[in-house]
Amino acid sequence: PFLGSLLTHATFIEGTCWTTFIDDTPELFALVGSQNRAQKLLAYLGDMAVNGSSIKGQIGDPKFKGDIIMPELHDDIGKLIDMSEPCKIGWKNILDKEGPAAYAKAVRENKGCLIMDTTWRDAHQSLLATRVRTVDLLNISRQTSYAYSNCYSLECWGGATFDVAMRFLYEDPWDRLRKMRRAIPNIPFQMLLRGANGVAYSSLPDNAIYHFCEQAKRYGVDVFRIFDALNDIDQLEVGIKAVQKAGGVVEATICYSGDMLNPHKKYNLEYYMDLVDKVVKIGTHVIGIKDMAGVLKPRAATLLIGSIRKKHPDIPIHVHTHDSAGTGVATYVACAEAGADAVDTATDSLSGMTSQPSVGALLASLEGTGLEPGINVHHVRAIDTYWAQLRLLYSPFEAGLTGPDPEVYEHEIPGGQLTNLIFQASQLGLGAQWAETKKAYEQANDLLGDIVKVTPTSKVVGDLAQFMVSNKLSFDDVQKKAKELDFPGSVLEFFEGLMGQPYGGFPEPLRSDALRDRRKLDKRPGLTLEPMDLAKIKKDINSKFGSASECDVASYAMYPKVFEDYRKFVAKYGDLSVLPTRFFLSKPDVGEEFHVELEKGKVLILKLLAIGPLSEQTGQREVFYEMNGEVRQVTVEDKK
Ligand code: 3PY
Ligand code: ZN
Repeated sequence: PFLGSLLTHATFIEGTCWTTFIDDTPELFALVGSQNRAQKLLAYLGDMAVNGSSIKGQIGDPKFKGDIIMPELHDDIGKLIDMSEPCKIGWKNILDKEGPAAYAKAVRENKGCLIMDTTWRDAHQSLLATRVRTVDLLNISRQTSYAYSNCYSLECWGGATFDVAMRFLYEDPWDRLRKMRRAIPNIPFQMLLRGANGVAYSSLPDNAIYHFCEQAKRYGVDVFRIFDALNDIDQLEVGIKAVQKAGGVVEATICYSGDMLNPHKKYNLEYYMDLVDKVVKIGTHVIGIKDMAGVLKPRAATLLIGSIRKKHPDIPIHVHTHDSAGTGVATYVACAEAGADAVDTATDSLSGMTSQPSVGALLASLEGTGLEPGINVHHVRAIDTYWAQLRLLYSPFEAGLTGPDPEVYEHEIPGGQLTNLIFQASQLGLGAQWAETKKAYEQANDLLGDIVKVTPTSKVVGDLAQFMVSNKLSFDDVQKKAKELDFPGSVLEFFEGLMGQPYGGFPEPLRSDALRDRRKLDKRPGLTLEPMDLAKIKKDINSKFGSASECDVASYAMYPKVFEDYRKFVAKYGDLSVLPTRFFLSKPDVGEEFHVELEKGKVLILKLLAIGPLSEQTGQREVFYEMNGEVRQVTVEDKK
């Protein structure tokens, strides 16, 4: 069967060269030696039946248990749209035919304010701990290709999704990218790249960033939003150059912090304009403004976007915010009126609060202004019925947000981190301590020199804040006792300079007191880091796991341990990305039938029949499943 699939595969027929074939179509090679895929799947399902879910961060079972009702889309005269093929019309056509500069020019010349849909990346990163799985994205991909065909881009990769896919979902992020790309050919794909940190939490050697961007572009990313958590231009430049070399659309991005209109704050208009000029000089197709905490107020937006528009009339501006304070739509309207070309929204059911503003709310707010994004409101509402069901399916990862938090203007905690911290506080039953944590976050930020806070520097501030709360340390205590305190690792890494240089320098004497004998970098880390031996990494992965692609090398370069653990898990349980989410997260009811499509046309029909008694001698149980009409049995250790 392997040879059969291989010989009939389109890429093979087209005669694509063999060296890229293994990277491009790993699913075919995965068939070799996977005769027992069904048995491995049973091992996972058996373990789930006996021990429940072991997915980290999961609280309880999904609230949604039925079959998901799929939306249909109708045209203007009420006729059902034929979606037997994905939509072919979209901004990707210009990009593919004429390249990034032409795409940017066309975006700039477009009259309306376009949207980027963040549902597939930042929205679930900010609300559901980044846990949305590939299968649930693919299931709505056909409809998305139609409803969102006029999008500037679909943000669907990078940021935390890379790490979480392997670490918690046991999925290969590259496999996700390839599958999404095949399913949605018409909308440009966008990813979030943390400059010289790649998709990791501190700087990597430059060659690892270049290699990563090359693979990302090759397998489907079009637009790269590149930021640096300290707005350190040298760190940002590494990412910009890597994306330029890979041939992607460069969206060099400035992170917005504080309050530009408050004369007592550190970051003012001049600061931002200087950064914008610098990225334009390095070379960017699009200027990104990233308001990760949602603190860009409408009047500041008017001034900031208006000033950039005036100074750089030909470069598109793309704005990102979070709706933490509830002011996101007002900010976007101000941005659009001041000349922004694209803004970020999420499907209504995954929008608001720490996520992006709602697409429906933005469409309504821009109606009749001449700045309409060109998206059919009925179509996005139809798609949202799917996401409303999905939100319940992922209920075990809800943080229990109850409303907007305008206090964000003081603590400036980025959207995703705010959700995480609220979740942690509620899990620990520390309602009162939550207020204390927010205050400590503000103080920690001041101690560190009022830095720009976004991954990874937001984690530094968060770690210091939690350290202060748990050790009952005040602002003054930290300064006075710094020489003796055992600071969190991330704080020391920041002080060492491993995340770049903060604007205005490091706070002294705190930095020296905390670091003691540790090194102090005053230039970007990449200048001193040895290049990674990528060929050796490939050889090592191959000898450990029996196969290695360039994508595996890129995953390993970002997260060596996470990658290895992921591969060990797959060796034991197989590729679980095909398992419907409800059964990935919880056991079926006894007698309930469900289907798993292992590969196209190969469907397993499964039914949990019984869970046997505990054997006192072995501590194990027998679990009985019916699989395609036959009874199958697995022996499972009862961990309880
Ligand atoms: C990330 O780096 O993952 C972010 O979403 C930052 O906002
Ligand atoms: Zn964001």
